[in-house]
Amino acid sequence: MRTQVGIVGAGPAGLMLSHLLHLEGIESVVLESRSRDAVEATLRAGVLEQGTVDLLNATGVGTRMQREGAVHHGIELRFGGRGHRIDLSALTGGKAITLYAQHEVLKDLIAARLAAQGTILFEAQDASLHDLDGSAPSIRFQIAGTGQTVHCDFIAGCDGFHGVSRLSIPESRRTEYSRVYPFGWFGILTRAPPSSPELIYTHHERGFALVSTRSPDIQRLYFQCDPRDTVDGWSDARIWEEFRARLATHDGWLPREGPITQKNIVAMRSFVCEPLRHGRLFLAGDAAHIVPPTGAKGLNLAVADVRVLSRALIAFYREGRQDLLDRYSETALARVWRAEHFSWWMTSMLHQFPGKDPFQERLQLAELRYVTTSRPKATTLAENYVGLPLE
Ligand code: RFL
Ligand code: PHB
Repeated sequence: MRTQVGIVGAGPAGLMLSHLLHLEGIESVVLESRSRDAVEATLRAGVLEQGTVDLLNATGVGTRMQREGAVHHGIELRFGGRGHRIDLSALTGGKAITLYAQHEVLKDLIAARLAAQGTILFEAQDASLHDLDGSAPSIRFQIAGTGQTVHCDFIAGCDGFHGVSRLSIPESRRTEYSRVYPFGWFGILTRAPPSSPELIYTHHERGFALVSTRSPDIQRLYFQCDPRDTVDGWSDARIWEEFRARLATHDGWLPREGPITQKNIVAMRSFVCEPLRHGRLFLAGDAAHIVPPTGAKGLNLAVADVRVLSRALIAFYREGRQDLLDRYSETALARVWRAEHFSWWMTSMLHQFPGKDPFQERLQLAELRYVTTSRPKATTLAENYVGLPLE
């Protein structure tokens, strides 16, 4: 098989890249190790930045998001038993976020690629990348036990944190930066009406808690847990008790409870691999960097990476230009590190750290009070949260 761009991974990065290239007449083949059903059912992110929403709309894949997504103009920071609203739109010249689940974005992208006769090879196992240093790289893989090869001009490594692409760069040619946090997030889905019209990020002495939403009848909530916890250790009654304790306000607000339909635990880390390019291989999304979910940046960063990468590939195929490809890593990394800082800052301000002393607690509260009373500081949060401009 021969194509222009071989893409490993059908997550937000890989599928969006394939879609953007297709709109400019550039062919790609997407290889995905999981089944289509598994990809379309995996629960992950929920918050889309304004720029991500604009891109989905501008490229013809935003129709269902416009119908089913919920636009939010603010978020709440809750501490000391009180809520404090950050008016995202007022602070950013009218920008907002949209709540629309990542797997719904993926369903829309997969449908668009298949409708345009695009090639997505699901259940492609044992992918390996070859000849990255030359001008004719290739990807070998197996489908149903049969070995196949995609020959291409470029490879986009969009296969997430546990993929093969990053590891295909020799260790001596990459540098990895990382922080592992001493806590995880326990996430639930519950069948209940929304507890709040906007997301609530809570700092509490028992630990962080987050109230998010998926639809008028399904809500997504998280609380900070021990990273060694297992979902079986938490009964529904104990989970709700924890949410009530952390989220309660002085005026009697409590979350709306319902049957819990799903539970999972998310590890928290910050990670960046530099550079994002090795010869003809370009890394994008979680394959190259991870942020803790506190800033809701991961999916949005993946989309921003492939926007930059697609422009570079388009300039190469249209005008024979190499310069944007040469600058891809540097351009994308500037945004990546900004998001790394924002996500680390939000995480540090809102969570309880083991062994924390009262001095640290006072610093966190001072920061929260500042963010919720100073317009410039609130603007810093707001402009990062809704997403900084691409350039
Ligand atoms: P993905 O989504 O991990 O997709 C990679 C795909 O590659 C496949 N793959 C392979 N395919 C072929 N061969 C191989 N060897 C392969 N190895 C892996 C995988 O099966 C998969 O389908 O990476 P991508 O595209 O870079 O997208 C990144 C985002 O998924 C991720 O950053 C976000 O989900 C992070 N995140 C959030 N981001 C946001 O922007 N807003 C949020 O509100 C938000 N909330 C979250 C989150 C992540 C969470 N978890 C579970 C880590 C909330 C949570 C709980
Ligand atoms: C979610 O709805 O899953 C979600 C929302 C905000 C975050 C992280 C996850 O910061």
